[in-house]
Amino acid sequence: MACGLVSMTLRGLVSVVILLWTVTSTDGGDIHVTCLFSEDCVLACSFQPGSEEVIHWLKLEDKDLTVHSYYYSTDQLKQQRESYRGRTALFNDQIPKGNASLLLRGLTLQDQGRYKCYTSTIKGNKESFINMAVEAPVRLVDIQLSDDILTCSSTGIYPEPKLTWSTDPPSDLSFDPGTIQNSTSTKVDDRGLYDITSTKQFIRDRTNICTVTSGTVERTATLKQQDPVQGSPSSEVSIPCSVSQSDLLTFNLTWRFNQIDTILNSTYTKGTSQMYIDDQWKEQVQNLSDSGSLQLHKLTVVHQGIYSCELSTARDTHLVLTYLEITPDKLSDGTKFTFTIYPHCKSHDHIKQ
Ligand SMILES: *[C@@H]1O[C@H](CO)[C@@H](O)[C@H](O)[C@H]1NC(C)=O
Ligand SMILES: *[C@@H]1O[C@H](CO)[C@@H](O)[C@H](O)[C@H]1NC(C)=O
Ligand SMILES: *[C@@H]1O[C@H](CO)[C@@H](O)[C@H](O)[C@H]1NC(C)=O
Ligand SMILES: *[C@@H]1O[C@H](CO)[C@@H](O)[C@H](O)[C@H]1NC(C)=O
Ligand SMILES: CC(=O)N[C@H]1CO[C@H](CO)[C@@H](O)[C@@H]1O
Repeated sequence: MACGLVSMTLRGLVSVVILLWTVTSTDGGDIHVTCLFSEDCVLACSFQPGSEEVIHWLKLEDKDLTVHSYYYSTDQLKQQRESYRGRTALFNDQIPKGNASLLLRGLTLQDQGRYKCYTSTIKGNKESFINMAVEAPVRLVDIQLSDDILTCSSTGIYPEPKLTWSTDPPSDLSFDPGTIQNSTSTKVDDRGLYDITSTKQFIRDRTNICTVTSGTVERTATLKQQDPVQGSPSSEVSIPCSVSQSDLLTFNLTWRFNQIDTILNSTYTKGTSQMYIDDQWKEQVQNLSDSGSLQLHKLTVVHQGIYSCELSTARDTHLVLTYLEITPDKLSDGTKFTFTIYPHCKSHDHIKQ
């Protein structure tokens, strides 16, 4: 018994030593890289320079796939797997310096996995391994309000995203109808990326916040409604865009009418701004203040509705909705009133009245 135990321990030791030796001979284990979906990625690999270079890049699966090969001083792509066709390149001018890095273009989710870089020269050979993950980070979170229901959505995400709702100031979750009546759904598109969407009851007196998270990336969209503003055809109105964001240098500001029509958009980059006003609104837009307030004039009843100010940075989107009510001008002059109702009358007709 005792003798058997000792021999087992010895065998264990020997196998540990062999394992260590194998690992060090392959350049210290796997390297992990994360690359962006649809973009290019360089899988790094180097070797001690020497003549008669042979380079094989393989994707390790049940059956290894040939990704790219090089020997006799040229690319050898006869064995290349179809899915890599036209998407790979070595830095051929760098090969004599011991650079066997692989450029892989237009990444798909299928490209994820473990790769082997095999190099050989007259001086010897070497294997190294790279584990590649592909991510499609959350870029834009969209928030909309319709009939007191909030909809938050984001598309083209990998890995699978999470969506959460909150409010500012925070609300008591157990009594908040908004967090109880919620439904979130995700679907996968034909590229394997996730679309996520969620609906929730709008909470009137608070800033409603939707957060979408995938991997280490988090993006938010907020929506709040502020007190209605009143205007009249003869007055000027200023609709504030009260987003509590100071020290912002780079952002986009968009004003919309009834959440669909763009009134204007403005891009701010490090203190300079560029504004575009829609032709339909040139008459009404008087100015955009430094704080983002929209100054309007020459309003008619068709301009009554919801004005939304959307401020977006690379991280967040903030939406502020304001209802603008147009009340008719007070009429002090009967002559003017008659003229308005019967515009076909000749001017001297109503002067006589
Ligand atoms: C190989 O060359 C490419 C292109 O110049 C460079 O981006 C890469 O960092 C090099 N890799 C190594 C391992 O030297
Ligand atoms: C502003 O609107 C114009 C016209 O629709 C569009 O071309 C431009 O990209 C927009 N700019 C921003 C910053 O959204
Ligand atoms: C328009 O707004 C800018 C600041 O954004 C201000 O300097 C300017 O005086 C305003 N013009 C008018 C006509 O109100
Ligand atoms: C602003 O809008 C432009 C054009 O739509 C876009 O390219 C840019 O990324 C946006 N910038 C920010 C900070 O959202
Ligand atoms: C408070 C509450 O009911 N939250 C639910 C919102 O919807 C998600 C997804 O359907 C659930 O997981 C939460 O429990």
